[in-house]
Amino acid sequence: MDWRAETQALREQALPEIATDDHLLALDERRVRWLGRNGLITKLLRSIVSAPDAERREFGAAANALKAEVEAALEHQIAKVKAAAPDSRLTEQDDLTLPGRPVRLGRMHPISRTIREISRIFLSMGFEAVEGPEIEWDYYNFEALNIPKGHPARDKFNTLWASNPLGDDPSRPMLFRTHTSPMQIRIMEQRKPPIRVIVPGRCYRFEATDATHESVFFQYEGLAIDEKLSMADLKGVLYSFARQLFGGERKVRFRPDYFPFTEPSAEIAFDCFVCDGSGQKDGGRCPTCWGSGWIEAAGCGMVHPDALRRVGYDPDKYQGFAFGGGVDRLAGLLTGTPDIRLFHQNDLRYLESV
Ligand code: FA5
Repeated sequence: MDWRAETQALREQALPEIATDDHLLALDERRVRWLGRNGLITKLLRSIVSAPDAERREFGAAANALKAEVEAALEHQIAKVKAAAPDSRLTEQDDLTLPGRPVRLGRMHPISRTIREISRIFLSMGFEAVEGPEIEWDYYNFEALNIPKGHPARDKFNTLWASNPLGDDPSRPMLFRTHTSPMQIRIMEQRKPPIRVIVPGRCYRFEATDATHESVFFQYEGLAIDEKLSMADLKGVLYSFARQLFGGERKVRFRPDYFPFTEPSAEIAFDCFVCDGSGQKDGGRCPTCWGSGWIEAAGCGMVHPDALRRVGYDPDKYQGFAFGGGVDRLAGLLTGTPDIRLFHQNDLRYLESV
C-alpha cells in the first residue's frame, strides 16, 4: 500500500474507533495503540525517511496532520467522557466494596505535651508565652547576662558556634543558644515593666549525652519584672507551678546556687511526687528521685541589677525574678521515662506508649 492509501486507511480506522470509546481507561489504551511508542501512527511517521525523496515532504505533512487529528479526537472524546461521568477517576477496575484504608491517628510528642502543660500553668498565673531565636548572638547568650569572654561560667555552657554564610563578623560571634535566658534580655529591651513571660524553646550544648543530658534539649524560661518583686514572689509562683504540675501539696527546696545573671541565685527542687519525698517506694529506693526525695527542676534567682541597668531599667524602682528549667527532664518524670534520649530517638513504639 502506498503512503497515501495507508494514511487514509489509518484515518478511517482511528477516528471512528475513538469516537465510540466511552471510558477513560479504553481511551488511554486507544492512545497507546495509535500514538504510543509502537503505535500505528508512530510507525507511519517513522517510515517517512524511507519514502522517495520527491514525496517525502508531502508524506511528512500528511502523516503529521493525521497525528494532530487523532490527538484532537482523543482530547475531544476524553472531555466528553469526563463530562458524562462526574467522578471520572473511577474505572471499571475499581472495587467500591473494598474496606477503606485505616486512618493512622497521630498524637502529640511527649515534649510538646509537656511544653503545653507548662505554658498552660503559667498562663493561668498571668504569664504570656513567647518564643525566641535558636541561633543567637554571643551578646544575648553571654555578654548581656554578665558572662563576658573568659568568664569561667562559659565553661558550663559547651557552646556550638554558628557560621554566617554571608561572612562572619569576629566582633559579633553567633551561636546555637545554650539556654533560653538570652530571651530575658531581648524581652526587657523590647518592653516596659510590668513583664511576665514564659519562654519555652530548644537549646543546644556540645556535650556527651546520658539519661538526663541531650545535646539538643528544651528549656522553659520565666521572667517577671515589676515594682517590689522579691524572692517570696518567685517561691510562691514556683510552689503553685509544682502543685499544678505534679498535684498534691508539693514542697519546693531552694538551695544557693550561682548564675552570673541573677543575684541571689538558687537551684530549685520539688519533693518527689512518686514517694512524697520519702525516697522509698515499695520497700526499695524510689526510682523517680533515686532515693533522694527531691527532684531538681531549675535554676532561678532575682534578676541581676547590672542586667536591669543594661536594658535601661532603674534597679531601685524595678526588681525581677527569673527561672529556667529543663522540659525533657519534666517530661521524663511525668511519663516515667528513665532516659530522656528516648524522646528523640523517634521510635514510634516508645512514643506511642507514653
Ligand atoms: C541554665 O541554663 C540557666 N539559664 C537557668 C537559669 C535561668 C538560672 C534563669 C537563673 C535564672 P542550667 O545549665 O542549670 O541553667 O540548666 C537549667 C536546666 O536545663 C537544668 O536543670 C536541666 O533541667 C536542663 N538542662 C541543662 N542541660 C541539659 C542537657 N544537656 N540535657 C537536658 N536538659 C538539660
